[in-house]
Amino acid sequence: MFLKSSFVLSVIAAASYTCQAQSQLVASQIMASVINMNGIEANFMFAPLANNGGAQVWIEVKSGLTKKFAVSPTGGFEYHIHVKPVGPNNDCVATGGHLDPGNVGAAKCTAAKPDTCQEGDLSGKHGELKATESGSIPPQSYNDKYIRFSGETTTIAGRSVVIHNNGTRVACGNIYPFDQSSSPSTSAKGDSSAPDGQVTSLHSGTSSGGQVVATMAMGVAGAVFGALMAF
Ligand SMILES: [Cu+2]
Repeated sequence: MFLKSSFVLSVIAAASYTCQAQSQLVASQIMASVINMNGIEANFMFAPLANNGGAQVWIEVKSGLTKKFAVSPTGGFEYHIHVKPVGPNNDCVATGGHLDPGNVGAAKCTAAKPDTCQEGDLSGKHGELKATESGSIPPQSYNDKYIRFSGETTTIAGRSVVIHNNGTRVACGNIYPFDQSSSPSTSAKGDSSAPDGQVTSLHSGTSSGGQVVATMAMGVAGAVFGALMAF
């Protein structure tokens, strides 16, 4: 079920190692979140931009976000970075509130004024995940200049991504360093029943031959993501 995703993510990892010199992108700094619960499968990646310029965010929804399922009249699903990891038995409530180190609060956020948004309010800043007939959403990518990868109160590491359906938390997954040398179960600080189970498979089959070479040739991290969009 995760074959395609694992391949794609493996390509990112392999390419980012190779492109390190040009892009300053180090695989150990990339964060990822794999969501697989309640029929919702989604992958998120956060790659740091140079000079603490935020992150390039890559999102792929494999299944579950159907128009039929969507409650909101907008036909969209909100998603955020929440402060805590997923609780036992995929408990999304245990993730707490949104990542909001600046104490912005939830009230006034608009996409037109992203500085009024909580750092973790990804759909507030970039729009909701838009439901489709099939429930899968093609890969998308954007830059978010607010996301941070360090600082005890500011980093996204060790936190979680939560998808909502008109407010209700319907799926969640831990954010862990996408580093082949680290163990997701320790790095994600989550419980062993969280979606970490899939993480190991993301790291398998890294040498993907021609695709990796092609991606490497494109040079920079942004291009890596761009190439992946075409898959
Ligand atoms: Cu949320």
